[in-house]
Amino acid sequence: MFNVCQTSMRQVRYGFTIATVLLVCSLYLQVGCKKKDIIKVDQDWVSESIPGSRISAAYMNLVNTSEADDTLLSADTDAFETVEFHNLIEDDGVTRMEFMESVAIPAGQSVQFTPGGMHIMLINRKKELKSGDYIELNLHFENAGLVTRKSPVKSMEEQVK
Ligand SMILES: [Cu+2]
Repeated sequence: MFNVCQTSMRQVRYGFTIATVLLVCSLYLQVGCKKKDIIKVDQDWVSESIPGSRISAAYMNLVNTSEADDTLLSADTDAFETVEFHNLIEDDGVTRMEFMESVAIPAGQSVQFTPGGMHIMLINRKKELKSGDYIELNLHFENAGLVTRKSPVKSMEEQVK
């Protein structure tokens, strides 16, 4: 009688352990999957630098597919020393660039980085970039974490097309 009881208790404990492990694993996988899919990147490209210049810019569309607001905190790449977020603003008829600490992407909405507006400024190029090259951009989000994207470089001619 005692033995039977002990065996069943062991089975219960064993079953409970398996259930716990499965639960933890499925939670981990869910969180892992969700995080990866929070931010979608498309229409991304990098402008070839103007001859004699070591600056450039990256453009893209970021979509927050989650139900929580997110913020693009910072970005970096091996191809440039510094990456900043800028906005083009009209000030007394003069267009100038305004530094942005971070970029908010509200839940379910998208943010566009375009040549005429907000852009990802790439400063102090480390190596030559030409059309057909790709640069790897690391985008750091408050919720989504790290999103890495390989964006194609476009020449001046390709940009006006
Ligand atoms: Cu700029």
